[in-house]
Amino acid sequence: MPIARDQQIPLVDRLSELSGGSYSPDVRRKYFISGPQWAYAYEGHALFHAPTREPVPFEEVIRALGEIGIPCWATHDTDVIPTNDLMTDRQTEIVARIGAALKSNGVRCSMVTCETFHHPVFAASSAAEAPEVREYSARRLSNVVDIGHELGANFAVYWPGTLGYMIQGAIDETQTLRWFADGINAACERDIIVAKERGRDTLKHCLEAKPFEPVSQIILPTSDAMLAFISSGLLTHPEMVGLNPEYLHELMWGAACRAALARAMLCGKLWHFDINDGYPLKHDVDLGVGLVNPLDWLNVLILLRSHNYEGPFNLDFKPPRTTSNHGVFKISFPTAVDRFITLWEIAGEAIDDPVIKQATDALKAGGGASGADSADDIFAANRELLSLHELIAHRLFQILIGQHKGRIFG
Ligand code: GLO
Ligand code: MG
Ligand code: MG
Repeated sequence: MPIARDQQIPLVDRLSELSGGSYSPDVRRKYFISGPQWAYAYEGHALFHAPTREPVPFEEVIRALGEIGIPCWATHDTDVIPTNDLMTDRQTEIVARIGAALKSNGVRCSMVTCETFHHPVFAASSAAEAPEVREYSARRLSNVVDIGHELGANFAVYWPGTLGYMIQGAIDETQTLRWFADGINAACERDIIVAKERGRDTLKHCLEAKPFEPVSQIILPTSDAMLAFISSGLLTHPEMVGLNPEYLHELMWGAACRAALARAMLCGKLWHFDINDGYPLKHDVDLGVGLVNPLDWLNVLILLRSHNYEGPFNLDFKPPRTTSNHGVFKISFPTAVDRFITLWEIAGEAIDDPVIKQATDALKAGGGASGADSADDIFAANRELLSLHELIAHRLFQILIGQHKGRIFG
């Protein structure tokens, strides 16, 4: 029996209800989660894809976030201000309208980001050879700092996009990195001035790496490359610059995201985190958090919770093209938030789990071999304890699926 058009939304809504309900907006608001303008308003377009959804203006996105209970909003400059209106009176008007929309919906702007990859002016990157391109990039980055302070944001994120090339040979990578640093330095210097004028803290400037796309070779392809860049001596204010890793971007180069986050935390640079999901060594499909790798996600959140990272968590995913505008509002965003909260809570249970606790304590206590010089003796003293590694992994699976709460084999 075909489902008539006017029956489809009621069916989708009824099945959403049947799939177990959801957290209330008040519960969701307790987490430091942001909904990006570009994710909510993504129309489903790509190189081989025509859009499948209608455009969504920022008023509508902010209203929806308020209703769902996503406490924060994030945006690129050009998501909301046409390129040629940037740095004009038109920008001032639009930013004022954004401020009003945020206020009336109880949503806060947590992060602003500069689009330096889509407009053709950035074809050779924001750190291109032509000095006027680089001057323009510096102005754009500084302007984003102004917008951020005006909207009350605390974070600025920079995904450098086209910082790389399709074919090598034409540019000197060391020079490009120096020029790229000039742009970040301009943003930090502008920030110091504006923060002082406004009596606010300076923003946290976070670099985001992606190993490939949109050009074939990326000069700073990983979070680790960016950590090296931050401490290279090229930045005038390295203390103002940290990282915004993205879960899927780490998987794209085959890394364990959890290990990448651990390295960033050890450097004191894990400041912001883009959360989504996808497949290792593949494209940046930006699926909703937890839909592909829930066990890996649980492990990521155990690490973050046990080191007191509490956010921001930025929902940088793209609702699939098969989801309608109604679906983005009713399914995509609320379920992404709810899966995140569920995984966060499960991570807390795993941290407190007595089996895992005893097992890890025992592993750390070791077998107590005497005679530290004999490899064979040391191994023999620990051999039976080492089986606990696999038991811990099994226990994590049980906790993920709720087996520790009574589901039994049988
Ligand atoms: C693209 C990036 C992009 C950034 C955004 C913020 O792959 O994930 O969405 O997160 O531009 O700078
Ligand atoms: Mg991202
Ligand atoms: Mg991505």
